[in-house]
Amino acid sequence: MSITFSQTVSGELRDGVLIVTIDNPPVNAASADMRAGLAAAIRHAGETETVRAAVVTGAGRNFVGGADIREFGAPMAEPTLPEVVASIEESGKLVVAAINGAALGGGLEIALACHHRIAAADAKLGLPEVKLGIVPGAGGTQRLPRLVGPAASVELIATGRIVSADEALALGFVDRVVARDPVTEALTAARNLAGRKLRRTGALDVSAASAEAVEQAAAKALSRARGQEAPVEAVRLVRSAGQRPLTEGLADERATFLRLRDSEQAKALRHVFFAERAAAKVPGVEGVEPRPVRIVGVVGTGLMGSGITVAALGAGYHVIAVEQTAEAAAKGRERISGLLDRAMQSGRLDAAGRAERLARLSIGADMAALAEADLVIEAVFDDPAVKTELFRQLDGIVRRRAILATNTSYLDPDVIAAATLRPERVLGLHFFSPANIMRLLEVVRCAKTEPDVLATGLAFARRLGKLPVVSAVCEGFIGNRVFSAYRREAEFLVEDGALPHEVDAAMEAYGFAMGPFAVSDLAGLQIAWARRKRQAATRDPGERYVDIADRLCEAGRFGQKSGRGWYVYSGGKRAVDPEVTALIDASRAAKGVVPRAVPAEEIVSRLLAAMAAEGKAILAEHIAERDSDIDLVMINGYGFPAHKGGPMFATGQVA
Ligand code: T1G
Repeated sequence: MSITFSQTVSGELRDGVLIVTIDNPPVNAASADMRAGLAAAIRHAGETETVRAAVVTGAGRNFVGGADIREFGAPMAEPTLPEVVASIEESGKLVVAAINGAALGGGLEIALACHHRIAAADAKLGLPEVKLGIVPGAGGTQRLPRLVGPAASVELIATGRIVSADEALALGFVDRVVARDPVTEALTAARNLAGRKLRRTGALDVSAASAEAVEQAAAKALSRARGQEAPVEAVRLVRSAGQRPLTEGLADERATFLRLRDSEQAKALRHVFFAERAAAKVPGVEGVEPRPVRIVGVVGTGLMGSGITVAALGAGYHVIAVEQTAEAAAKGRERISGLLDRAMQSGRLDAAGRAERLARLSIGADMAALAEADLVIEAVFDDPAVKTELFRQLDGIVRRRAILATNTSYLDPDVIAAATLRPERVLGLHFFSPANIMRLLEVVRCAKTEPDVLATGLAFARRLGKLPVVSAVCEGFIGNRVFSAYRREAEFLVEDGALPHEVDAAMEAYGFAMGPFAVSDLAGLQIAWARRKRQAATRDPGERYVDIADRLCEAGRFGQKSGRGWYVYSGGKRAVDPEVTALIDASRAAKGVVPRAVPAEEIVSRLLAAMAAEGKAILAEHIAERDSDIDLVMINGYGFPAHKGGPMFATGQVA
């Protein structure tokens, strides 16, 4: 017989065990209704004699996906999650968590308060709150250390890392992992453990860990925080666990959670969270079946091609890579093996995995081999003649239903598509370097791209574990176009009086890993120089133009690779070069510009405004579907700090 505790929580009594099921699609979030229902279920279990124990589980693919993030802006309805969690822990009867899927944030905090935890082998567990600019707010920072110790807790909570059920078992915060259906196992456990002394997590001591281990974990986690407040607070709260009564730790955690929840960083990261979900909704493609892709062809195995190949092998595809010559193919294989070796060194891959991936790779100099491919991605030199000729060739080699993709950064994919007889099967797949690491993938919809071709590109990107953002065709698509505006304004600031290292320092203080001039030096100055030279003939003479970068290139200063660019480099370290300062002074003098001191705030606001203005133009031209897509591109492709939300959000453009 089913008992309804609320709209999203129901119960069923089976042999003295109350099975409480949370059913709040899509992710069983801990909404107000869910909290009320779960609290009622625990109360019912406590008050009903025929109930000897309770099992809590989720309906569908998730256990509990966390607190309901959509409720964050509004006053919190009672009962709060800490109250529900406390009622579970303090229950007089055994409560077993049957973790059937994702147990994240508040979802894991509910499980931690249960007296026994059984997880399905494919469950995912973690406290990812710092990725939302907050800390766990229902006991995670105080209960997890009591199960896994402070060092592991610092690592998990301050990074928000999500772990598998097996790792959770090894760490000690689940008691059992089962291949399928944890409810059945939980029922057995409930029957066996009911009536015995309850293991209340909150009552456990925090195991003594070496201070060194905790400090190491903290230092590592905080080295990546770059101005984010939540990881710092998470470390502080975990460190305090065990050094004061649980109630004090919980109260401090809750107050910290509530303060951070309303912070600008948390609002920005919530924007990013929902932006990622929104980017997946592409008009004209929803519900369109992608074409099947088993074999991926890659033309060109240089820096980008080898990265794309490794990403495709990592996603389980068979890859046919083609080079112009056998020598080049041999070099390509070396590059690809080298990337796999690096993945092994960083523990992301083992020897068996490496061998298995290389077994799915064939590489050679015979274009005809691509006849088998379902999708072919070219990553050859970014030259219009080279690309159009290649596509003309590929068009004659691949099957009628095969898809052709270009990895061009700046060329017009419509022109490339027009070189084929079937432009409807062409799209852009613009990877970012290193292609096997960078999460962003601009999926470029050409004028004639068919919906199922675009759907296939999106499905391919997701299977690679990438974040696909759709862009229509324009020079530089979304990312490079906004970045060009950013770099242009940065050069205006230098002409006005700022020096490159001052601009970089301001943007690094704002949260970027590297400022615009350091990034330009890393990427190399030649490509942009070649493009400026190509555009010189058509440039509007009335348009402001700063020629300092041209002067640098004319002086052979092409960036880090040449040891000199906006900075001078030795031993991998960058330094201000008086030669550049002199070159800047000369350029200003030639234009009669009297330099002035430019404060850091002005640098930041002008650069954000320049990016946002270009973003608005991109929206007006329907190049991007929505403002938050632009934010995602700049965050995941150009180092814009996520805790600032992206240029559109940071400048208040987002509705
Ligand atoms: N609250 C509200 N909506 C949510 C949500 C949540 N926690 N999680 C997902 N959604 C929506 C999402 O916007 C999308 O909506 C739909 O569900 C499907 O999501 C006190 C305070 C669980 C692994 O950080 O990681 O607990 O676009 O596409 O790929 O300490 O969702 O369809 O309208 O991502 O199957 C901590 C967030 C919260 C986990 C499922 N929890 N969620 O992945 O689906 S803070 C998280 C996820 C917290 C406590 C604190 C994933 C998922 P729409 P989806 P999925």
